[in-house]
Amino acid sequence: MQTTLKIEGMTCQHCSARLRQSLSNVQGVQSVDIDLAKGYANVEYDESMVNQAALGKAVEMVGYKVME
Ligand SMILES: [Cu+2]
Repeated sequence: MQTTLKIEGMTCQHCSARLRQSLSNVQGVQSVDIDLAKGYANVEYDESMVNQAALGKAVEMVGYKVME
């Protein structure tokens, strides 16, 4: 399963690195690709282990937000 999250609050390489780390730490996430310039996070995950809400939580844990 693949999803693209629009992220609010990323401003620099540190932001994208922190976000990538946090999302990668979620069990069931297979790959994370961050587009800092556009503010997107592309996440590939196993939907039997993770859902969008868990991904949103991982984003919020490091201080950013998912925009709907
Ligand atoms: Cu930053």
